[in-house]
Amino acid sequence: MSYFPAVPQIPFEGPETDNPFAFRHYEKTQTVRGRTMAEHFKFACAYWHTFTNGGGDPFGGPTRVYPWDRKPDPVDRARDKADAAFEFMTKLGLDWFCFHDRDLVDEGTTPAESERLLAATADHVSEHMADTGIGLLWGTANLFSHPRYMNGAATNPDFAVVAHAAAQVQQALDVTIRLGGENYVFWGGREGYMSLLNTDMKRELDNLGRFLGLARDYARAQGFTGTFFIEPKPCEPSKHQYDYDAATVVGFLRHYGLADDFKLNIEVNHATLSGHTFEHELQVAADAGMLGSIDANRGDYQNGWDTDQFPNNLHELTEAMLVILRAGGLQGGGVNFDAKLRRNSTDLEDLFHAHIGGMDLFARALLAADRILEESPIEAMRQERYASFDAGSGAAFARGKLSLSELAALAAGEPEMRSGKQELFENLVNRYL
Ligand code: XUL
Ligand code: CO
Repeated sequence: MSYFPAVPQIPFEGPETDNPFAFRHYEKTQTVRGRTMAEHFKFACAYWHTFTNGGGDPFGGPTRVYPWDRKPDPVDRARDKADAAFEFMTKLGLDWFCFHDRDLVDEGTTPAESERLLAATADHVSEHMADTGIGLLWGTANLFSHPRYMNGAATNPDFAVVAHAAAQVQQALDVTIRLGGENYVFWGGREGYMSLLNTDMKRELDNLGRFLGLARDYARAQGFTGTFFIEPKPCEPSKHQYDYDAATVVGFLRHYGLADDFKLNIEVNHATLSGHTFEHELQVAADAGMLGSIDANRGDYQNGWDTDQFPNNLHELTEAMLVILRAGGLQGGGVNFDAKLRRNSTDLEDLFHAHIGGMDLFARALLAADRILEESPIEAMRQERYASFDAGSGAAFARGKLSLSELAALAAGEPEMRSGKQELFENLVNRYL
């Protein structure tokens, strides 16, 4: 049975096509900087937004009742969902997917029952993976929806809840490993606080650091060789989340001895919520050698919450691709569409329009960023701003060879004014859009 009978396999037809069910820019096999577009991006479908989210919000229930979400038995429903997911991904040419344990199948009433439900679902999913060649980019555990996690999961003040979180992470790691997952993600949805008055922040952070180390040790002992990602976010659902932004997470990972195994998964809308740009967050991660993966979406400039809209801003995405290309690409991860349809987009085929648009936009951004780096003077201009550190005393300072007094003795006359030329840099980028 087909869940999307009206939608064909999505072809690449080029920029001039009028066909809304075709790619205009994303051509999987096109090579840019020695890698195919498919290799650059490793586009992944987010199981939660695309197959489990019917459009509910705090003011009303779902507007989409999915045909794969009807049967009473949880494993039957999970199998139908997987059938729909793999049909969808195959038609789009999406080679990867990502899930939370609870997106695959409902939670059981005990950890043992949850484990049984997960294993039964994984059997079915792994058959689809074998048939289609679609891979698991990352798995994760949903440690934020169940009421038991209202005060946090690994940072919960109650040890009994921390143990429950451990049972869930262990099972999520098992299923990720079983399905050949390339990476494993921690997003600390409720790892944070609502009020400092009732919170021992140091104790909670110590517990979080310890918990992540235990998860790493367990997964490594099971033979997992992939990368663990932390996904920073400043707030929502907690008032203050411990994984506030990229710089905070880099410091945290180094402090708790996790930097060798963990990298960052940077999400666009989380970056903007933390008061940074997406490209700033990417740059912080890249400079720390920890740019692992991205969650692609965007926020809305007229409001301040995590709207998770599909990417739609070529200019911003091109600036992000400049950072990613300069960093040599993503380390192990890919581009996961952590994005959802608007609540009033109620046709099943809207799921296709959303992903086609996102993939095409990334392709355009990649092509533009590549040309900016190859054809424009932008790289040379940026280097030139720092040229005084490349030779002579500047280079000696950069190598740590000058004391403060030696440096001070080199101060002579008022330095010549040197323009930052921001407008020219901006014009150079715009020229390629
Ligand atoms: C929430 C969010 C999550 C993570 C995975 O804002 O981004 O969906 O990506 O838990
Ligand atoms: Co995300």
